[in-house]
Amino acid sequence: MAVDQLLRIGELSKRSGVSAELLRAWERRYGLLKPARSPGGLRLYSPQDLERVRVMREHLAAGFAAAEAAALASSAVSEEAPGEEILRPDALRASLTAALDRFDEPRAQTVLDRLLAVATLDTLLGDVVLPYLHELGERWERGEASVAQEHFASAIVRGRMLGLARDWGLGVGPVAVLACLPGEQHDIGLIAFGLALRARGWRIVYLGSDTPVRMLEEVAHRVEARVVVLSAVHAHAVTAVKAELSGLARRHRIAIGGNAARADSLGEASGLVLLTGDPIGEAERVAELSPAGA
Ligand code: B12
Repeated sequence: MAVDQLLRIGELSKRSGVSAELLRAWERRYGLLKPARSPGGLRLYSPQDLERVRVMREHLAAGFAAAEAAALASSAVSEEAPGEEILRPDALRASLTAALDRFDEPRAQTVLDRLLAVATLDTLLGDVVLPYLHELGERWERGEASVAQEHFASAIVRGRMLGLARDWGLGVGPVAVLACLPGEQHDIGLIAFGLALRARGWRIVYLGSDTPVRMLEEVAHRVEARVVVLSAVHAHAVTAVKAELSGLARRHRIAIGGNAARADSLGEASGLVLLTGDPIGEAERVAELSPAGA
């Protein structure tokens, strides 16, 4: 560790916004800080110490008890690789939750930046972002997260995912057309699916929410789609247009994802491929059904 990166307690306090007394208490009680010693015996703190204090504050703000918050912060930021934190998906998910819950957009973006730096896309989506959204929905149902928190969080996560989607239409791989069925606004799962399919060499043509079925035929034909993947939460969004979809399925491969795909009322008999699993696993399945080189 370069000496010029080390901080005295006063500087650590200033940068972290935690008093020197409290920092010493956290060091003593929970071993949160691991200072080096100067030749004169002064305690010198590393950037990892500062990061652990930040993470500890986030967990405290999220309602964890101090000992628990310290344990999470210690496991999230280790000393194993100096200057580079070892980041664990569960700890980062807790940090993301804490930042989004208190409407802290810059901090949430920082956590997402770290994730992008250390994790594969499948891990980012499958182990952090999608479980986070699922959990957010459950907290919302139980009245533990407000509508404002849910809107704020889903807008940030969705925006970030669309940022990753830039240029997902480029290349020479097979084309998938993605759209939400009429009336459907929930498109985050579909975007995740598109990103995962892109990572497997496909090109994506994304039509977004609330797409009229009659447009699909034209687009699928124009871009020579290998598959059209539609998404909906409610099964009735599919049944309402089932006849049109069956017609379309005679000319193109049509798949349905999202919660609606699990409904008993939909059968494979309609000619639709039902993607009943999560977006990453189903992207893998679609890629295998129709390999990029084929
Ligand atoms: C974010 C969100 C919104 C956002 C959507 C933003 C956006 N652009 O997507 C907004 C605020 C717009 C919204 C609106 C509404 N929402 Co909403 N929303 C959610 C929330 C919190 C998260 C949804 C999400 O993206 N999850 C991430 C996905 C990936 O996870 P998932 O939904 O569990 O999906 C699983 C599978 O189905 C699959 N999957 C999902 N999509 C896809 C796509 C493909 C291709 C594949 C292969 C797989 C797949 O992956 C997941 C498993 O890993 C959920 C809560 C929840 N429990 O899910 C409610 C939820 C889906 N919403 C709900 C409701 C009721 C609504 C509204 C009617 C609320 C209202 N009164 O206005 C409106 C409807 C708008 C409309 N016409 O579609 C209900 C649906 C209940 C139901 N089954 O009938 C839920 C479940 C909340 C609840 N418990 O009440 N919502």
